[in-house]
Amino acid sequence: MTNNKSVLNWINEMAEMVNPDKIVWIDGSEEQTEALRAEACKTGELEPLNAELYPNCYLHRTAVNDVARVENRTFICTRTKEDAGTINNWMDPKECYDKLSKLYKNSYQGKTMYVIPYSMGVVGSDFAKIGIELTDSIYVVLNMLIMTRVGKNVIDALGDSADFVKGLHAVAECDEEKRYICHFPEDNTIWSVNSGYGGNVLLGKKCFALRIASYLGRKEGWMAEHMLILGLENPQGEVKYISAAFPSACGKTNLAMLIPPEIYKKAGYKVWTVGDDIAWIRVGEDGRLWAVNPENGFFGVAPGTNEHSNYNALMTTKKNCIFTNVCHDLDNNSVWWEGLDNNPPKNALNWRGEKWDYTKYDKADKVGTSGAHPNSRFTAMASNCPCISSEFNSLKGVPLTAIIFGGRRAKTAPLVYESRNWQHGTFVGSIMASETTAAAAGAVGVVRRDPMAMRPFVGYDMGDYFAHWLNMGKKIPNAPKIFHVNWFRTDDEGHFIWPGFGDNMRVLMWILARCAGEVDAVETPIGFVPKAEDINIEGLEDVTVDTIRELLSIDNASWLEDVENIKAFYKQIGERVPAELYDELAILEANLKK
Ligand code: SAT
Ligand code: MN
Repeated sequence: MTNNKSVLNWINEMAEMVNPDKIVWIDGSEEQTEALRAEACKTGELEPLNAELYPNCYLHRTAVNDVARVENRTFICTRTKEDAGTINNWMDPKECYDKLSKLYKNSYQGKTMYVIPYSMGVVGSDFAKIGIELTDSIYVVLNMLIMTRVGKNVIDALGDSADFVKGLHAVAECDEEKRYICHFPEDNTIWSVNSGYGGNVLLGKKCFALRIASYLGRKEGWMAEHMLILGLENPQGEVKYISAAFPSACGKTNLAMLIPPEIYKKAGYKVWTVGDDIAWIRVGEDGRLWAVNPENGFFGVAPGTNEHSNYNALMTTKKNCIFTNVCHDLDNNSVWWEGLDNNPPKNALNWRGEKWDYTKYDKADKVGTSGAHPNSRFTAMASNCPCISSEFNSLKGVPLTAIIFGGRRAKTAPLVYESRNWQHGTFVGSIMASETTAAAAGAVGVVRRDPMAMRPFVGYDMGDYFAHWLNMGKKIPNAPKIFHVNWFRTDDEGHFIWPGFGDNMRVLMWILARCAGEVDAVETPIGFVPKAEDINIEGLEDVTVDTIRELLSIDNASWLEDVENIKAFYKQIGERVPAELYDELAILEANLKK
């Protein structure tokens, strides 16, 4: 497929280590893809679903011990430990290469090495970057074919350049004690071994498009962020673009594909999806920030997705889709998950592939009793999405009017607030916190600080990452305004107060009105919040102006507790936290004590 010496030498070197029976280049053609699907169905790696209900859709189950990203086994291997920072796990690159080489040794024996040339971003655009992933898993190949742009044209675009990200993946024995997801940003290299799950193995996604790309972005003066991108079109046909960072499994896909509430729909408002997970952002010639989604598909959380919560996502999964770890309805050979509807299948296999009894479902033990794993996923083509933006394949991206940070907080954070300026906005991002979800291995529901939703994804020191944000601010004459939202505030009984989903558009409308200078706000110790009556609640049952007032209230005492927690977190990050952020922290504390 290529004469590129650096590509061929690298593949040979890796093949010598992993020792495959044969090497197959993935060309992106439908014939080859179809042959791979057929093979995966033969081995049982995939199960074809009901072709009428779900044309060209498949079910896959990962190993029971391999259902989420593993942050404690994810490493940044820079030459010095300081460059990886204190938040990342670090291993010396040489030590890591040696250690993993032993795990890779002969791991492809009896198997095929698939070579996947892929582009993050539209092939050949200024934004795009090329990677090559070597894998022993057809499941990975088929997912990469949906999630990225794969094929011969990528290799042609690379030409004889050595500028590509070298990704090596082996499911190997899928032994969790020997599972490693390692990044060598100084070598443009990713090594992943002993996993077959999503973010651990689809190397274009978190590994490349966030960890390696954030490192490159700092070096080259751009940003790789864990953000959705959406366009909000007004009745006059003008579209304003917003990017938003939320931790994994906090509703990025839902916000990106939002359906406007009736009042806005009737008036002619529309929402368009550019991306649901990752944004690569640069300063444009006009001094604004321009963003692209480097992915080509969605790896979305299945549970909770239904006609009402996310109609567009549901439609996106109706064809050419791979479902991972969902419940298998045997009566009509289709799929099901908690929150799809109120009709759990009576004759079904759970995500582990065992006979499943829906009457035994226990909310307190979701992993043990649910039909679908809480982190079960769909891999769906962006082009299937009914609300995909006409700018999805734009070479220059879309200009950002606002950036939103958000977390899952039962208390403390109000429904929405606006930062005073870029520096303060960077501070607001840096103090983001959220309750943990099933997207990563570990306890669920614990509050942890997750700056810019990038805690598990920055490929270098977190303090340097904050400094990069501040530096970028100096290069953007027309910077977007920065906001923070929290859809997840609960009452004393633990019920969500805000309806969320499509109604989040009401908050986006306030945000855009602020960006256009069309509405006032109230200054508080933490930033600007709306006047309660400026959040449109027309058509909402159960929500009054008083509810909004409650959602916008700021409890100084719990914020002061947060301040202490932030101090400890900054201290944990260490010396490289910029002085400007300590200044902002001091201002916040003083404001709260006033
Ligand atoms: O597993 S992935 O990293 O691909 C999805 C997520 O956690 O956001
Ligand atoms: Mn994500």
